[in-house]
Parts: sequence; C-alpha cells; structure tokens
Amino acid sequence: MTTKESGATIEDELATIDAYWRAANYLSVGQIYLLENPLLKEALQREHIKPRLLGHWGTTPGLNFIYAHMSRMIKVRDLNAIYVMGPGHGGPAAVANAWLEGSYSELYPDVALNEVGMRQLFRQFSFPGGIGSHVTAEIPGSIHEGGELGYSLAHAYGAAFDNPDLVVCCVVGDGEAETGPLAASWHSNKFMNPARDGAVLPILHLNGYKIANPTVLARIPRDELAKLMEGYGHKPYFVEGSDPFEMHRLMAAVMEEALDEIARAQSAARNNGSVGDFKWPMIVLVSPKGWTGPKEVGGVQVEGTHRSHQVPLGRVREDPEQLAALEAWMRSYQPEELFDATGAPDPAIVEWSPSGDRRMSANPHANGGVLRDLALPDFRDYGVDVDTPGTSSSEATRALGVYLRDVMRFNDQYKNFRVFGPDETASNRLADLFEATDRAWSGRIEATDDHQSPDGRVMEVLSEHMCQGWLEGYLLTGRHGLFNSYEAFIHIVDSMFNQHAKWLKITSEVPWRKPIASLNYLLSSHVWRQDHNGFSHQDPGFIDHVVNKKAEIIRVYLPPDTNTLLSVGDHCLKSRHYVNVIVAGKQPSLNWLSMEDAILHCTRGIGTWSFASNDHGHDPDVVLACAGDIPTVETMAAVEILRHHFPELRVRVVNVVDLMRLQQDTEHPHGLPDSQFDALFTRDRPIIFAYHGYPWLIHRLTYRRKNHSNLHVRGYKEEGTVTTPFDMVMLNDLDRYHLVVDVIDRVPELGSTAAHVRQEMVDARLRARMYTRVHGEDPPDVAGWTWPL
Ligand SMILES: Cc1ncc(C[n+]2csc(CCOP(=O)(O)OP(=O)(O)O)c2C)c(N)n1
Ligand SMILES: [Mg+2]
Repeated sequence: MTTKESGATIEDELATIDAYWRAANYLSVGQIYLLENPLLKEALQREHIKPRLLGHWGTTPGLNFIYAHMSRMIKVRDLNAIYVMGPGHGGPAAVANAWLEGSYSELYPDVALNEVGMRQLFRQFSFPGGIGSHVTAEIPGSIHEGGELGYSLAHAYGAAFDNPDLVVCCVVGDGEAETGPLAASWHSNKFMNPARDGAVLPILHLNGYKIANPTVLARIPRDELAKLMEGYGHKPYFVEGSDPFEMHRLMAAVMEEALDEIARAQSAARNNGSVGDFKWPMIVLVSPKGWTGPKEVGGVQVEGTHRSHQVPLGRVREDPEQLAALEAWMRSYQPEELFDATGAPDPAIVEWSPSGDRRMSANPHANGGVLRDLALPDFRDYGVDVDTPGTSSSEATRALGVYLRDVMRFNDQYKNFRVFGPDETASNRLADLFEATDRAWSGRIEATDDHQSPDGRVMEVLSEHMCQGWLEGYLLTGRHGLFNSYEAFIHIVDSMFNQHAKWLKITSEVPWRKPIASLNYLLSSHVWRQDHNGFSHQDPGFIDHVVNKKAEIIRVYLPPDTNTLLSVGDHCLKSRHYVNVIVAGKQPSLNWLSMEDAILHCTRGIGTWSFASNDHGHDPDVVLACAGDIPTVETMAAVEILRHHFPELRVRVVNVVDLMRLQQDTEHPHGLPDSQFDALFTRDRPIIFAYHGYPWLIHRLTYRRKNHSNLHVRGYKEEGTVTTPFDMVMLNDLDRYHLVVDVIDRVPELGSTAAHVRQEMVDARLRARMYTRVHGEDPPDVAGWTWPL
C-alpha cells in the first residue's frame, strides 16, 4: 500500500510509527507511576513510584495509536486537523503526545524536552499542585475535557461547521457511545455540508469495556454494528487485531481510504455542487483495552479486560513482583531507542511528526480559533416606540428575531454565526431569521418542508444535547452563536452547561488560552405562558442551576420588555467567555421603556422606575421589586391599585434586569455594594419582590443584605397547569391582587384601615378565577390592562 503523495510505503514508515506509539505509551505509563528515574537509567525502585497511583491506562494506548496514525496523515497530506478524545479520562495520552510534539514544553518551559522535563512531566500528573488526570483545559490541543462522557462527537461537528479546511479526528469510547448525547450525535452528519464545512472522522474505540462492564457495541455481532453505523449514514471501516505491526498496516490503509473519500466528496461538492450518494466514513478500531500493558496480574487477565481501565498494577510500592512487572512493562517499549541520553525524543520521531501549527497539540483551532467580532447591526433600530410606558404591546422575541436576522446577514460573508435550537426557533418567534437563512439540512428535502437547506445556518435538531454540544464546539473554535430553547427543557443540558462553565473557568486561568465568545441561552416559551402545554413545560429552575457556577463566568438577564431584550441581546453577543442566560417572553406583552431608557436601565442592570413610584424625595413605605416580564406587569398593576386606594402610601418600584446585581459585590462582579443596595431597597422597609422563577433564589442571592428580613418574594411555587395566563400567576400568588395583599399585610402603617381593600383583593382573585371557569379566558380588565398613570 502506497502513500500516494509521497511515494513512500507504509513498510518504510512502520518502524517509526511504532516508535512514536511506543514513546507515547512509555510517557503515559511514566505519568501514572513515576516520581523519579524517568528514563529508567537505573533499576526501578520503590522510592521511584508515586504513593498514590491515579489515572486511566485502559483507553490510553488506543488514543496514542490513533494519534500516531492521524499525525502520519497530517504529515503526508499537510492536513489541518484537531483531535477530540471522547474518553477524556485518558489524559496521559493527550499530555504524552503534546510533549512529544514539543508544544507542551513551549507552553510549560519547566516541562522541557529533556530528562528533567520528563521527570516533571511524570511527577505533575494527577499529583497535588500538578495537573489533572483527564484531557483537561490546560493541555494544548484540547477543546474537550471528556471527563463527563458523551459529548465528543457533538463537539467535533461543532468544530467542523464552517471550517472547510479542518479535519476533526474524533475518538468515541465504546462505553461513551452508550450515552444519550453520543447516541444521538451520529446523526450530526445529516447537518454537514461538504462544500462549506470541514470533516469529522469518527473513530469508535471498540476496546470492549467500560469501568467494570463489557460495552454493548462490543457484544453485538460485528455485522450488526456495521449495519448500525450504516443506518446512521456512515460507511464503517473495521481495524481489528492486537499485533502492533499488523494493526499499523491496517490502520494506515484505512485512514488513507477514509480521508481519500472525504477529500473526494469535498472536492465534488466544492467543484460541482454535488456529492452524490456520499456516506461519511468512520472507523471502528477494535483493539484490546489496556493494549501493550500487563497481560495479567496475580494470575488474573488484565489486558483486554475492564481490569485495565485505571491502574493495572495497583500495588507497585508494596509488592516487589508488581514493581518488577512495571519495570518490565516500561522497558518493553525500549525507551533507550525512543529518547536520547538527555531525555529528548529521538530525532527520527520528531522528524516524522507534524510541526508548527500542523501539530494537533498546537493547531490554533483548538485554542479559540480566529475569533473575529461579530458585525452587529444597531439594535436600537429594531426597537418599539414607547411614548407612554405600559400602554402598547409587542412580542419581545419577535423583535429579537428581526435583529438576529440582520446579525445573520451582516456576518454571512464571515460564516461565523449560527443559531441553535431543538425545533423551536419559529415557536420562540424568531422566525424572521428565515428571511436571512434556512435551517441546515443535508437530508432529503420535500416540497412541504419549510426553510430546509444544506446551506442553512439555523441548526435545529430535537436533541438539546446536540444543540449544546454543536454550539460549544463552534464557540471553542472561534465562532459565535445563540441557543434558543423552551425554558423548562433546557434542564436537559444542565450537566453539559456545568462542564462548559468549568471549562470557561479553567481556561480563563490558563494564560495561553484565548477567550472565546460567550455561550448565549435565550430561554423563551417560559413558565408563565405555557398556554398550550401546562405543567410539564413549566420550570424556571435552570437559573438556580446556573448561579451555582463561578460568578466570573455566569450572567443572568430578565429583560422586562422588547427594548430591554434587544439591549441585553446585543450586549451578550458582544461578550466573551461567559455563559449568558436570557429569559424572555414571546407573547404580546406591555412595553415599558423607550429605547433610550432601556439602554440606561440595562446598563445599570437594576433601577427604580420613577414613573411608577411616588416616593420622590422621601423614604418609601414599601418597595415593590420585580424581575421578569410577567412579574413586572403584575407588579405594575399592583402599584396602580395601591396608589388608587392608598394615595398617601409611598411606593417605590425597582426593576431588576441583571439578576446578579442582587448579590454582593464581593460575590459577583456585577454585585451591588451594600450601600447601593440599601439605597435602592432601604434598610428597614418591607420589600415585596415579584420574581420570574423559584422565590428562594432571590433569598439566596440577598441573604446577607441588611434588609433581608423584610424581603418577601413571590415566584413560581411549582403550581402549574393548562390554564389562563392570569390564573397561572394566581395559582402561584404572584398576581397583582396578591401582591397588594402582601403589601397590606406587611406595611404596618396600613393596619386595619386597609381591611376593606384587602377583602376586595381576595374577592377579586375569586372573581377572576370564576371568570376563567365560565369563559375560558381572563377577565377583560385583567387581560386588557394597561398602565394608566
Ligand atoms: C456521563 C458519564 N457517566 C459515567 C462516567 C464514569 N466513567 C468514567 S470512564 C467510564 C467508562 C468509559 O468507557 P469507554 O467509553 O468505553 O472508555 P474506555 O474503555 O476507552 O476507557 C465511565 C462509566 C463518566 N465519566 N461520564
Ligand atoms: Mg471502552
């Protein structure tokens, strides 16, 4: 078999590929075990061994094997490639290859390409004060931590979208393949366009085992696995065996063929606009788990079983036999052939590997890509006129959709912006986007379809996991995007959000990691307006989940109307290295602020609404605070009632757009200093706070504020159903009448003088409920309420 471009045969290269692989394996084992004696210049002794043996060997030799073969292809074909390691617990592999390629030492000079550096490389691994045991963010070349399994393929595709020259080599663990996100992600190929996107080469690492179990895909017949992959639209190639040289030959041939096919399809698509009946190739690498490690330990088979998953020889310090076995294992790689006397990798290995930016550990795509700012239209042009607050209505997300349409248009030439969502872009009223682009779709298109095209830039698939994973991959490689979802179902990606937030935290602390565009969530179809769906679709708890993460990373916005949403949206699209959560309604809702006021309000993030307050020049008797579009309407309606019945009562209205303003400035970069918080909320007056989500979050954010004991929060109390919008707020005591009752009950000055009004409010609730039961809708004075003052 010949490498066409070079004329060299694989036979000429076999020795070097194998040397590279042995070197990577040696360095991986050294990381797991050794404190001293990195080159085994002397016989291995107990003192050379780490006291705690931590890490994962089982997946590592396979990861190294694939890395070596991908490197070969890069070198031969001058490919632009990155490597995604699904089984990210195989951290030793990522570190070993980055060190062999020299990029590790370039970034961490104390881990130099010599014996001292190798000693440090080994010591630091999974060691206090050192580096983690996974493919962490500190390792060059990685865009994927992989500690939590399931996201590799989605990340790989996200990286490949709009990166026509890029090849993403993606290793999928056969255990990882059992996860929901991964199982769905095979379908990503239906969203790839070979003309404008790069390529993903998935390699299913069928080493047969997980931690303690065989894997499902390893125990179904091979032909069934082949059919499964074919059913996913792939052309599978099997590379199976355990003899290293035989496997090198097989793998090299298959890699060449797979990459040939990809290249042919890409050039057909790019030159003739068609790829015919193209099936994206994928490789199934069937090799023993813990390949080249100890065959057995204490008479029990280890190589080729789940027992090799972590540390095959676990008692090396205690057991001289195991110590000898470790030494034999490490020497089996013949380190004296792989490293010179100074500890540097053999020049033949270095010469054979890719260099510069072509090294997968140094490819710029894996370090933030080339991040150019989005070209943004002036969001002020998309707003609504608001002459008098609270008298006209608009659909906030629809206005944002028009703005996003133009964001799409403005950046079309740069191909660096996509909108992601699980089939809800139109439902969330962002459909104006489709004037600028379609939904990405490379499958069959029928006449009844609506805006599907292989060139589309709206990514819709009914898997929030895939949306999230694609967007993460897209952002991590230097592009921009927005994820729109129903508020309740975004919880499906809670854990993926966690991992991304962790990644952002760590990378912000790694000096050489470049910032990336923020991950923007637009949560609409929210808890208060699930008119079609009811309880299953009502859950505002994602915010509670998000605020657990590092304050430096997370931002939460609750714009009360259209103009504030536009201002917040623009801000988020410009931001870097955050997770921004925006919650906004899609239903017609009252407009409160002119564009100018909206910008001021959003820039402050919190503020009094003077037009609704009557405490000017005085301390208020009560503060009515609100966060979220529906709570704002109910608060304002309550203010009207209060001012009508108690004209002497001094009411202050505070609206919160940026939720993190509520925290102290010591806790969150957006937090208000106590003095400012006290000035807004007073130190001693009752605060009735109408909040979009679960009320306890507001307590959690403000528990250390002076006036916390006077804070009474209304929000979602897990009472949901299919009912009218006003009945929904009544069910949760967030309605205007209840807010008035709350004020009466908590402002001592009102006392018994307010008894009549209090009863009126209780009756108004009952009347409103009865009206819904008779008419199936809200009373007109509620449904058609506007701000009258
Ligand atoms: C979502 C998730 N669930 C569970 C784990 C715990 N875990 C770590 S490794 C592993 C087995 C992985 O098996 P496989 O993907 O086959 O990897 P390999 O055999 O290459 O080590 C499991 C279950 C995890 N990391 N992530
Ligand atoms: Mg496995």
